[in-house]
Parts: sequence; structure tokens; C-alpha cells
Amino acid sequence: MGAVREKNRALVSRFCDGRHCVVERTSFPMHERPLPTSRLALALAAAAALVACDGSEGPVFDEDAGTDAGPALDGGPSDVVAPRVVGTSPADGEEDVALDATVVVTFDEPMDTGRGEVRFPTVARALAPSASWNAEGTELRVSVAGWPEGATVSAALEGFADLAGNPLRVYRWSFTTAAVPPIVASSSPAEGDAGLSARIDTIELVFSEPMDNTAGSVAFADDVATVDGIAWVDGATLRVDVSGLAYETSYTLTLDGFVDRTGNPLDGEPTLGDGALDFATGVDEDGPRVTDADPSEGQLDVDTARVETITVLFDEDMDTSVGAGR
Ligand SMILES: [Ca+2]
Ligand SMILES: [Ca+2]
Ligand SMILES: [Ca+2]
Repeated sequence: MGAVREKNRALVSRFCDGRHCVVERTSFPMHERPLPTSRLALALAAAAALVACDGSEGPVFDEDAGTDAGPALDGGPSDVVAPRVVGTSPADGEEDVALDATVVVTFDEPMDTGRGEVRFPTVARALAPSASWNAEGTELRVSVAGWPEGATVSAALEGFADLAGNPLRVYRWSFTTAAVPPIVASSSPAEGDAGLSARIDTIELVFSEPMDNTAGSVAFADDVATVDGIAWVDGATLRVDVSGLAYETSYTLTLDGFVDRTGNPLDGEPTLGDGALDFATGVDEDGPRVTDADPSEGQLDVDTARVETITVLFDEDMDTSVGAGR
């Protein structure tokens, strides 16, 4: 059986606006009528407007890198076929996209690398995108400073054209980024530290990402010591003021209600093992410290005639069988 081949006719049209020319070939079966000229002109005018658009929002690629090289007006084979996108990464509809993912767009032919704009209209924050082409001009890579978490990102290609100036139709797709729970990246003392001084009065927790600084609380299990207060040093670092620690004692500092800035709860497993910071103090190797005296250190207006007693306070119980004041 021979294949039935239908004859086609083609209508080639050119529209120029002084800076740009658009050439479009419309083919249609012999038995059909071509698109009415008025409708075709409208469609091409819209395409020409896209080519001329300089993209005042979002990343704009170097306008000097290319020229409007339309096909030759007289004679010779010329490219009148619009370029197409043959693939994107992330793909349309892809989920759980890594927050450092590079967007890669592959075209079916070499493109004018001086044109075009990739926009991410649903992303509110600045992405600081940087774009680069492969040597053939068929693959565009866009890196950003980091996608927002758990977000649907819409992407749009606007103003792209092939080497002959044939515009790419506006191309849109979307993907969803991963939600990443925060973890405690490090702490001081660290999980499992032992032999520490009981003089610890500050615990520092460093999270893996900026946190919701209005959420979260810490406490010592069994109230064996006191949390005097917490303060965020920066968005990801929490200082915990503590007191009342004793020597040769194990402590468990529990963390509750901490979430990142998109509401993902803290994953306490990776660093803390069980979601709580465990550490232990060791034997007393700290020399006693004077915490107060009367008259006080450096006091200038002491009436020596009236001072009969000098009082010195230490920070711990002392061996009272040794020591003398002179
Ligand atoms: Ca082409
Ligand atoms: Ca997160
Ligand atoms: Ca632990």
C-alpha cells in the first residue's frame, strides 16, 4: 500500500519594524484556504513586539551579544522556522526540586544568545540569576542564589529568537521546590560533650538555616538547672543563658517548637540524635573565684578608720581549714 501524500502550499510572510524582521511560513493543505491576511498580520505583529521587547523585569541577557540577523531578502536558503524548546530541567510539573537546582533549557537549534529573558514571576524574593549558554547556543543554564522552599516556581521564556531572528513562542512551565526541615548544625557544648565545667552559663545552638525567631523554647529535662533566657544572635543562631549547673552531672536540654521560616519543624535527629542536646559536666577542676567583696575591688572612698571587717565572697564552697588573708 502506498502512503497517501497530501500536497501542501506555503505562505511566507515578512514583517519589519525598522529594528526587527519576522518571517513566518504558514503551510496548509492544498484544499484549505490560508489564514486571512488580517489575522496573520495580527499574529506576526504580536511576535514582532516580543522580539523587540527589552525585558525590563527579571534577568536580561546581554543585548550586545547578538544582532538582528534576519534571513537574506533575495535568494539562497534561509531559516524561516521558529525555534522550539525540546526540554527543560527541572521538567514541567517536577516536584521536590533541590533548592540549588540550575534551570537548563534546551532548544532544537542554535539561538541568538544576545536575546531573551527568563522570568520567575511567582518568586517574590531576589534570585540573583546568572545565565550562560553552551558553545552551540542550544542550551541555556540559569543559576540562582537559591529557590524558596516548598514553593511552586513558574518559569517563562520571553524574547528568545534563533540566529535568523525567528522568535520563540513564549514558553512557560512550572515546578515545585523541596521543603527542607532545619537541623541543629552545631552547638556549644556539642552533643555528647562530657567533662565540662559547671561554670557554663551560655549554650549556643546554630541551626542549618534562618529560623522563625518567634517560635521555639528550650528547657532542662527534670529541671536540674535553669534556663534564664534565650536570644537570637542572628536568624540562625540561638544563645541560651543558663545557671545552676553542678559538677559531675548529666544534662539534657530539650528543644521544642522550633521551625524554619517556611514553617518546617526542626529535625532533631541528624545532630542531636534525639532532638535534645545532651552533655555532662566533669569533676571540679575550676579554681574558686571571688565574686564579691566589701569594700569592693578598687573602691576609693574607704574610711579606713571605720573598716573593721573585710568580707570576701567565693563562687563555691571552700575548704575552710586553709587560706589566710594578709
Ligand atoms: Ca529556525
Ligand atoms: Ca528549611
Ligand atoms: Ca541528644
